[in-house]
Amino acid sequence: MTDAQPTWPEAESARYRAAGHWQGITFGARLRQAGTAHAERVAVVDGDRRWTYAELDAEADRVAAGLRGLGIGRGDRVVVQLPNRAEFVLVWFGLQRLGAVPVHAMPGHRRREIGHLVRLSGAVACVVPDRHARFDHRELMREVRAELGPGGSLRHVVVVGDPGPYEDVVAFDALRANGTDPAGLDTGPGDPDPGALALLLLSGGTTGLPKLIPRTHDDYAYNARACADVCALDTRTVYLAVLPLGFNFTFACPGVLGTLMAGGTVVIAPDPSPQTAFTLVEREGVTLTSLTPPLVPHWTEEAASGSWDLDSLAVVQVGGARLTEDHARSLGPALGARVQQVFGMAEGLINLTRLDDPDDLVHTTQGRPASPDDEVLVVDAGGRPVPDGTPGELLTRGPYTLRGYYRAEAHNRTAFTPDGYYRSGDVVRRLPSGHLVVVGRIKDQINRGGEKIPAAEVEEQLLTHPAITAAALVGVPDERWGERSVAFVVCPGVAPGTREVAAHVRTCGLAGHKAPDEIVQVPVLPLTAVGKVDKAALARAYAR
Ligand code: OOB
Repeated sequence: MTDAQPTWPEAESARYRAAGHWQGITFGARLRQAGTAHAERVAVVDGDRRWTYAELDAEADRVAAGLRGLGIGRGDRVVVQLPNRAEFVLVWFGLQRLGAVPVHAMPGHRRREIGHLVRLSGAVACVVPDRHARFDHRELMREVRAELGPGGSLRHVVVVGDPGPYEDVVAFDALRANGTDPAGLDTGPGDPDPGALALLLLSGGTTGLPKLIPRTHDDYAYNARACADVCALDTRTVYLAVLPLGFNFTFACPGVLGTLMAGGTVVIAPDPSPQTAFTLVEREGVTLTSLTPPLVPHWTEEAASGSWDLDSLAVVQVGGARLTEDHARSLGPALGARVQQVFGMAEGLINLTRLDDPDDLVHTTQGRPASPDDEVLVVDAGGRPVPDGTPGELLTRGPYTLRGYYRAEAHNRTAFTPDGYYRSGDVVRRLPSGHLVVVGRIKDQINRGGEKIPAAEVEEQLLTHPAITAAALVGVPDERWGERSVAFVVCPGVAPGTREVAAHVRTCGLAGHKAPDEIVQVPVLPLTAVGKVDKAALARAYAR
């Protein structure tokens, strides 16, 4: 991997290759093969637009040629912030064809997150929509560039849609027009190394600011294939992408990549409402989709209206946050589909319940590892393995779990054990069957219905409010989101209200979902014996 990233030891790599997990094929080459093997099959559907595999392959060439015309090439990082539109997939494979590295951003990310991603990755370009959800991303990019200042890595902004009035913004259509020139189809030097960096995912944050997760062609393709095998995908699979495409769950568990690697069809939903989704299920014969828990009651209720034909839908995955047993039990019968719980992480390890697991396991556990070579340890505070059934921290290593965050040497020394296990920060119980039950978390993060809120990132901004002298963001139980965020603040005067703090957080350039749901003023923040803010005590006091 580039940049002297920590990577798998040679013995492990050899084992993963020998087992057939790592196949030595880049994503660019995979699409080339699929473009022939499945040429006339439909690969991607977005509204009235559809691309066969041959067309997707040709489009990747055109996008690659256009990007190359901008000087983007092998190893360059490019932040991709696109909503659920086919262009996400076209740009992603265009970048793969160049050996360039997409950095997955979420549509809701704002100045701070995008700026952080650009700085941390050293990105040379950002790909954004013109507008999305009544928000102007060209304007956002103007702010990001102003904040980054001159002399940084960022050279280009590529806009899908109307490029608007700004200079040095390139329209996606212009890239395509560029690429239709046969001379422009030169996508550069041969295929990159399948062991090289293929993409960067954003971590939810364990401590401090969010980190970047390096994923290689070999490991990420295996991530998708291992999940595809568990879900028994084949050429008849029609996957509906309901959650954001940039989310690892939607993209590769098995999601978009798993479906395309199996020769199936990916249908893109512009929003996660059951009405939008069920219309697409009926029209396209969707067989598989994935949801986060807050969507489950809405989908269950709409399906129960009886006005939809959901016969084609065979499997519905739910993951990203803890699903309640009640919701797990009601979802399957309502949709007439098999439920699958998925407990995964952008860092690697994906756990899934199996399609033939007894109902009880499906309803009460978060599944077991996708690969036979995933190694899982459940340990106590001293790092000693605990017996099955006892809660402990989940440590993991394996053929698609990172060995170190991107350019984060200091953090890597504590985020991994000396023998390469990733400390997930999740507290789990393991059953004798290998199934895991997520019972808690020791990382400083709030999981709001699957959307991760790194507490430190928000606290840093709360402290820039003139009325706040100390702040701690804590997760508390919530009926709708599973968890919501409460900011405990110390203020010499009157504490600002929730609305004002939300406006402040937005002005600071953070994504809207990171604004605290509630503000609680306290005289002081309680401290633990070692002098850290005692968030458990705050949560307990709040519960009372
Ligand atoms: C998925 O990935 P991330 O990176 O956004 O978040 C990972 C964290 C896990 O460490 C865990 O704390 C939590 O999200 N989580 C769950 C869960 N699935 C994820 N907690 C309880 N129950 C679950 N089913 O969220 C992600 C990535 C790939 C597939 C599915 C989810």
